[in-house]
Amino acid sequence: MGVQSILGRRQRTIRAFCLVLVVLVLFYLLSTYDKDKGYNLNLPISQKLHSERPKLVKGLGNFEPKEIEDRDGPGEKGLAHNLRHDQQNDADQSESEYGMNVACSDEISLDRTILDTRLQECKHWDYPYNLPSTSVIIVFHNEGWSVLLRTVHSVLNRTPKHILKEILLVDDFSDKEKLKNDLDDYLEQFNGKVRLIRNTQREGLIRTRSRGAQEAHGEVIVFLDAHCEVNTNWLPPLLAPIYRDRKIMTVPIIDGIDHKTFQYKPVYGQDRHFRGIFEWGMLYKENEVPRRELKTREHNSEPYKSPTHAGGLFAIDRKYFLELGAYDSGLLVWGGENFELSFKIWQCGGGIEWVPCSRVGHVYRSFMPYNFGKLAQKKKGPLITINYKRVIETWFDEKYKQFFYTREPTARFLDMGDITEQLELKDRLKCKSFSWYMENVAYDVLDQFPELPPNLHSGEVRSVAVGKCLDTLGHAPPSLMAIQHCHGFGNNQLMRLNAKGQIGVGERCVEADAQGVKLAFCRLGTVDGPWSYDDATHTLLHRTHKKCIALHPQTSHLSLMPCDVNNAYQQWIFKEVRPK
Ligand code: LR7
Ligand code: MN
Repeated sequence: MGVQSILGRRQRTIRAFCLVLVVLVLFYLLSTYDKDKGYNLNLPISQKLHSERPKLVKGLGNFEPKEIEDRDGPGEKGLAHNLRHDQQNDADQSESEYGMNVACSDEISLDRTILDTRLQECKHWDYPYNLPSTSVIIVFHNEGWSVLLRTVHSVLNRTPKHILKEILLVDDFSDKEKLKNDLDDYLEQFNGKVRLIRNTQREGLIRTRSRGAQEAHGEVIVFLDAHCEVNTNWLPPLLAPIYRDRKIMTVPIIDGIDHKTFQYKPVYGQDRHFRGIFEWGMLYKENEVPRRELKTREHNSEPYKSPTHAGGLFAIDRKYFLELGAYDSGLLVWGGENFELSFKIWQCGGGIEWVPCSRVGHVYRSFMPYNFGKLAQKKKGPLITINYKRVIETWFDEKYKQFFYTREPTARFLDMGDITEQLELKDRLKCKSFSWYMENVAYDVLDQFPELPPNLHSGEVRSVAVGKCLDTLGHAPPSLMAIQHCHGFGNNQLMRLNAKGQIGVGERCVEADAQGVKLAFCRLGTVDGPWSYDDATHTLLHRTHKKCIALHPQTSHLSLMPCDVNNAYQQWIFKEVRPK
């Protein structure tokens, strides 16, 4: 073979290589082309931090306020506002009406300043100037006037005007006179920037939000509860990830607003990051972000991926939300919609990011001040569990469904309605399996809440001696268990003994020590326990103490006693509970 032909071959190889390269680059560019926004990859969204501010790079903006907000007065700087003693009646009255001290809120300026709870770093990010136009959607049902309007004012005060298309208020059929009569007039001062629409019947927050999404005019929609205060420069960092990838939903970090004093204070410190997960009864939980995820970022203030979110506060591309079918319209009033949307997004090719530089305060109420109205009465059984059942039947694989039914045994008997449409959507969008989600996204869930062994027994636990049932009395752990009239509703009387010896009640566990039989926190990451039940003698044995649960005939105190299989006060019968 001559030198010539070797060179020729090398040239050909190089040429072929270049061709492949060109094709690959073209393919890459085409695949990242976004019809709405042009070539948007590598736009300097994740700009390096810069030291002086505000420096305006072409096409980029640092949206930090030019002046520090500074005011004095009740509740200013996010400080607690305490009412005088003679106002205690008003305070109590509004607490019971709204689940929060609206009398206190009424004395605080609608434009009050709050504490900037962000990491220092956050002040130094630049974001694209032409971020998508945004509708902030606030749904409400019988909220306190000043609390609702402070939410509105805070958005108007702390959002760049050119990206705020509108604030859309959706009234879910409130019956408070002031909300019915005065709100339209009040909003006139905002010249159309704040729009109000009303439901003609109670729909619940889930359907009301879907309606808000339908009617919004912005490219991106942001949902807020009606008792929030947004923090400094909250919106641009939520929009930037969506600008880059329209299938990303973003979530601000939620600070607390005290329901008694309206003090604004972070729930978590700045340096530790948390993300949303769940346990197998579908209670929402938060977990410190695993290192594996934190490591993917360069700066501590950058967004990170999260399996789910609390539900209330998030931003999403409007069309994308509607392409996903908005919320499952079969979900009623309250609960589970946060999981539905999260599973749908992740399994069907999108993602959820929590954004440390975006912080929003939320009033955690002392109790839920509204009932579920006619919507709930139509349904048999607890409505929230029905919602969960719809969600897990749509999105979970067989294996994981079992964990839900183990943790929530009465759910098997609940009527969840028709989910054909949801399953069709899942098919049409070629969504991935729940196992994929568990392995790739929610990989920290099983560390906290391991696979559940099946229940050997579950139901109310009735004393043979007195015919009453074990009951937590609704107390928080650690607390003594008691016996009560068996009511057949389950709830605080629904005990589950699993194959590994753990007795669970809801998300809690039953344990025992020298003081007696107790409701306790289950140890995170474990599903085993000390208990065994003898079907023949009906005794409940604590294997490490080698004693049995006994009821004191006079005091009704529950404690561990040396086992006596013939003693009716140590005999217990599990009876299955069905939803009523
Ligand atoms: O029937 C209703 N119609 C409504 O319009 C009931 C409520 N609402 C409104 C209500 O006025 C409020 O503005 O809907 C909004 C949310 O209701 P909340 O504030 O009573 O809910 P929450 O804060 O107790 O509960 C959390 O979980 C809900 C589950 O469906 C929703 O997703 C809430 O948005 C969510 N709140 C948050 O995520 C805030 C922060 C963390 C918490 C808790
Ligand atoms: Mn809320």
